[in-house]
Amino acid sequence: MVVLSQPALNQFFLLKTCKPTPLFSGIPVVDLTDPDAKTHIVKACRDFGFFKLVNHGVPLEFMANLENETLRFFKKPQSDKDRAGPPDPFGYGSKRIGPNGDVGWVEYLLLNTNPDVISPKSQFIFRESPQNFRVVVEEYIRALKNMCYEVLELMAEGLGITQRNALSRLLKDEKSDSCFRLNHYPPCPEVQALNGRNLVGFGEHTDPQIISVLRSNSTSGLQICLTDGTWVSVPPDQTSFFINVGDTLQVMTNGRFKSVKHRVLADPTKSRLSMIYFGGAPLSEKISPLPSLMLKGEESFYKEFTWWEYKKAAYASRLADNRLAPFEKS
Ligand code: GA4
Repeated sequence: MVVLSQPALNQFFLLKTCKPTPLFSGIPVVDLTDPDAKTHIVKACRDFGFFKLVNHGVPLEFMANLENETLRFFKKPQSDKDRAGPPDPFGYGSKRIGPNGDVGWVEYLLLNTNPDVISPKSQFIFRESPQNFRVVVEEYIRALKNMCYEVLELMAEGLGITQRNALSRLLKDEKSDSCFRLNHYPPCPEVQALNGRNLVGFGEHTDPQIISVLRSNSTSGLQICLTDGTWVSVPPDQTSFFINVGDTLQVMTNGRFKSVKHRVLADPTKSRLSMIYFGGAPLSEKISPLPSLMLKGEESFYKEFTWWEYKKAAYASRLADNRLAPFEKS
């Protein structure tokens, strides 16, 4: 990653209004082995659109293996990494996020999790890396998906939906349009000279999919926006997962759950590595509130759309846009 001079930093990545935020102690924690987990999941999704998951059953070894192989990839010479880019949207990307001019202090790999559609870029990434990379990505995603199905099934139960797989079936579907992102936020020592201002690693946004499952190393940086508009810093925990409600789940619950706005700030001294699974519906799936959730006479707040239509609109938007607004009924 090229070290940028301060005028360049000023131009692209500074968050001018951000005061330092202490680590927030109020992030809801859900224990997957707790008999009341479903109630806690629903409460966290209503109140925050976000929670930390502990006792999740994914072996820590899978996380460590993936972290090591991912670091090995990001340590390669820039010219090697560039051969796995630019992202289309899959592949290696550096500083540019999405197709519409968003930038951040980040480099990343975006992969498709559907084994039928391994893009040529992913093939290249895995061919050029030690054989292990593909193996550890696959072992991690397999375990993570199973955990995610369980969370979605508890969520459906907690919402009082009789069809336990009403949400999980969309991710279990072989056509589920899900993806996986490996983000590396290099340290940026220049941040210390910025008079308390912050450097944006990944700008504020909501995730378009149903659910996102994030795991990071122990470097902080992730912030979420509370319902009153306050930004708070999430204490990192490398052994746990952080789960986000995405826009699609907001629609499927007719606004009972809110997709959480979040962003990542770069650290002056430590590198942050995160791995995020984005669980999405099949492209042809019609997205609308779950009928069994709707009260008598309750109307959808949203126009009906397919995941493909929403995804197309998302890729035409800027990161910070309110992507659901055009789909809301007036
Ligand atoms: C945000 C969530 C996921 O990281 C992602 C991102 C995607 C990309 O990086 O290609 C998008 C962004 C994300 C939403 C708006 C569009 C598309 C960048 C961007 C500006 C992979 C996704 O699905 O949507």
